[in-house]
Amino acid sequence: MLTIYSEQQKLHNPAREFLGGDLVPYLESPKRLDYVLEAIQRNDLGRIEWPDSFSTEPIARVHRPDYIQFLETAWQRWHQTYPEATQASPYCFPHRGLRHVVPETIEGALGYYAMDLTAPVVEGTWKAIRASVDCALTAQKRIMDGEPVAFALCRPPGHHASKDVMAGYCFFNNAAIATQAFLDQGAEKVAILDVDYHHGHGTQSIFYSRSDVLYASLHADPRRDYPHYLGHEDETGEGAGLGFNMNLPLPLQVTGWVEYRRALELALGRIDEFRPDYLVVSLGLDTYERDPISFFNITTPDFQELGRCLAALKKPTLFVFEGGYALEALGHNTVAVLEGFSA
Ligand code: Q9C
Ligand code: ZN
Repeated sequence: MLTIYSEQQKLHNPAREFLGGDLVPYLESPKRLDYVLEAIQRNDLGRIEWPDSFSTEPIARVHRPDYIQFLETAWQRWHQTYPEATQASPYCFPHRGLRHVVPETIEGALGYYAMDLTAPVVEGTWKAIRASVDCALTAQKRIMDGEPVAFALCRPPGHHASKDVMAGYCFFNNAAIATQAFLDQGAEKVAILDVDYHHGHGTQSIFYSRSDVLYASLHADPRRDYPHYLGHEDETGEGAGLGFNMNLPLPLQVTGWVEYRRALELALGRIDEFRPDYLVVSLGLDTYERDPISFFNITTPDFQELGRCLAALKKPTLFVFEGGYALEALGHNTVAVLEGFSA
């Protein structure tokens, strides 16, 4: 299988994040890429290529221009205000009853454009998020040119980013940008299957009122885990998009492969019925039994089975890397899905 990867993605390297009320080492670390790359090479999964460089035009098909501009200049603005700081995070948000007007200061703007404290901006963030999008768009282009399947080894991840909000380690929504590129290049319908442990609320919100994109997600019940405020079963789309959003929230602790597979069959059945031209898989590996922030019980052999199930759809398939934080197993688990798909 073809993998697209860029070293530039490591430039996003925040030292810490808030977890449990304290600052802890940043879980979505550049090391994640090394573990996955190493496993791909060790298992001879196929060639690894660098991405082409794309302009912001395909990004602007999904994200608002003011948000793109904000991300490009956020670090520099923060650095002017706090010359000693190593990362920029908001501390204040336009909650219920407040005005949604972009403030002039970087502190105010950060709160306006962020849902939470888990997506800090650092000096290298802009270059890394552009490179991450480049990986997704290059893999998308290869598939458009006839490659049956490709893996975009993207980082930072994307599925929590909506059109103008960063969240959950995500800035640009790589999977959504690639999906829109398929459509802009002539596809009529694209299905997104999100198997990350967390609900991809950014992706859902981007396509919520559209019938040319089916979004289906298996994830931790938002009543019990991040992103907390979206991802319930009764969110089925709106307007023209009604019936084109499928959420399958699953309970924490008791979800193993048997339960997961049952929900997966429902999602795959819906995707099959939708008859997409392309399948985009938001590939999070944080459903793994030993993931440090997650509570499903998926094993490495289960990931291989997951890959086999996805291949049964027989669609040109773009895998876009999302979450997964059990470093020592992340490579094996990623390769297990991709090998299962190719088997
Ligand atoms: N106690 C992705 O997997 N922290 N993002 C949750 C819960 C944020 C995950 C802490 C998790 C974001 C791409
Ligand atoms: Zn996740």
